[in-house]
Amino acid sequence: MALNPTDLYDIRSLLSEEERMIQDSVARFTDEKVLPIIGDCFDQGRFPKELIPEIAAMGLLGSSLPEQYGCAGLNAVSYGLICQELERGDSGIRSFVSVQSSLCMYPIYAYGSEEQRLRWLPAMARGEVIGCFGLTEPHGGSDPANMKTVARKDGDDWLISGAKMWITNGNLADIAIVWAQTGDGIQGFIVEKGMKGFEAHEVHRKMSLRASVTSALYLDNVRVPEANRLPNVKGLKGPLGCLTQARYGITWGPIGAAIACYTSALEYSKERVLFNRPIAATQAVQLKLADMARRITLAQLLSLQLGRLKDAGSMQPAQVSLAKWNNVRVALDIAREARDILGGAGITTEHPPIRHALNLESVITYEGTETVHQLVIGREVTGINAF
Ligand code: TGC
Ligand code: FAD
Repeated sequence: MALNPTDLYDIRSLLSEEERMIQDSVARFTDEKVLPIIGDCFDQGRFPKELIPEIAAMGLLGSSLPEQYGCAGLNAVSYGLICQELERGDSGIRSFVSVQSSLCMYPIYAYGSEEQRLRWLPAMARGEVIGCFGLTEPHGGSDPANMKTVARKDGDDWLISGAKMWITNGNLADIAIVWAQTGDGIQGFIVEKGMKGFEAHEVHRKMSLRASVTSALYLDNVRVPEANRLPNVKGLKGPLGCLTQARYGITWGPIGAAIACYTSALEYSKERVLFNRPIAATQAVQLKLADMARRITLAQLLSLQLGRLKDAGSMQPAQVSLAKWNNVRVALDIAREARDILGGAGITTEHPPIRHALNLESVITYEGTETVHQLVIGREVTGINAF
């Protein structure tokens, strides 16, 4: 029996029936709603906001959080499959869901008061309140411990000043989870759109993640009530704990981008006839396609095992770093090679590889650069901190 070229190890058979159903429904959404418009969105530098109500109605926002907050209560593997199928469409769509779910809803759930959870989570799950996450600052994102944004207590309120850079959803968001230095370590605050002194400025001229909103945030003595401080965490482990959630999803997402590029190259190579035979009949192209299939299979197994560890409650941040490093690198290399197989046709957004390759240049940088994740593994295996 012929094997499935995008699932050579029948990894799908390792999924539960519920996980397969979720994967299929998100795959249908990507095929029917994302793929027909995404090339134009990328060309126009436009995030397709019109998809938010359907993404929310499908339960994809905060999908792993409990049902009592209006969320779907799915397991980690299902969240991963959601990321994979969305990023098969575009990294920008997956980014939107990652930020809303793992970087905004998760900290409110994990570090917020019950009042904050009830106020924000159901509306965020419905897509009525959109969030962004402000950790990175202009002077250097890899070292968030060197944070310059400060929050000072003023009576019952806090006054927050500083700047955040490269913030996904920034201009789209109704609230921002802003991390700031206080006299008592780094703390997280829910800063609301419209608070005096708070501004978001969109980043233009991007050549990557063009179908996603990226912004700079400016905070000039923004008065934030104590009720908006996340009370249950202090220190860098707060934001880093959110990153572990988001990075986990990002190990899965680029597998979708890689599958889109590999499939595009596979189909094209069977039809493109040069020197009297399809280029798929040449050894050089078959080697490339076989190597793409090998790397996709390994990435799928890595993320699935990571998801099973997460569901069992034993996933470690260093394991996430290894999978984020491997799977994004695999996807970026596959996207570039698929672009090459398409020849000149590969340079336009009529075909997905160049769009994915450009997007993945951001994905390999955000949520910890490739180097940061390599150094996390280096630290884990040597016991020596090289940062
Ligand atoms: P370090 O001393 O290692 O740790 C400080 C405290 O944090 C704990 N910790 C973690 N906790 C949870 N998850 C993790 N991944 C954690 N890593 C560390 C650690 O145990 C410690 O806790 P405690 O209780 O002892 O205080 O901190 P360090 O300053 O040496 O930094 C280490 C380093 C370089 C790995 C870290 O700073 C880092 O990861 N830098 C990269 C920053 C980054 O990834 N930024 C991403 C911004 S958000 C984003 O990009 C969103 S894009 C979203 C999209 O559009 O999809
Ligand atoms: P730097 O930290 O200045 O790194 C520059 C170079 O130095 C990199 O190659 C890096 O690997 C290397 N380097 C760093 N440390 C070392 C070392 N010890 N040894 C050797 N080399 C090293 N941030 C948010 O907070 N929220 C968001 O929503 C968000 N969304 C983003 C969306 C996009 C499209 C992009 C591009 C970024 C986003 N980011 C976001 C920011 C992202 O997390 C940072 O860009 C990333 O952490 C790297 O920080 P930096 O850009 O300041 O690069």
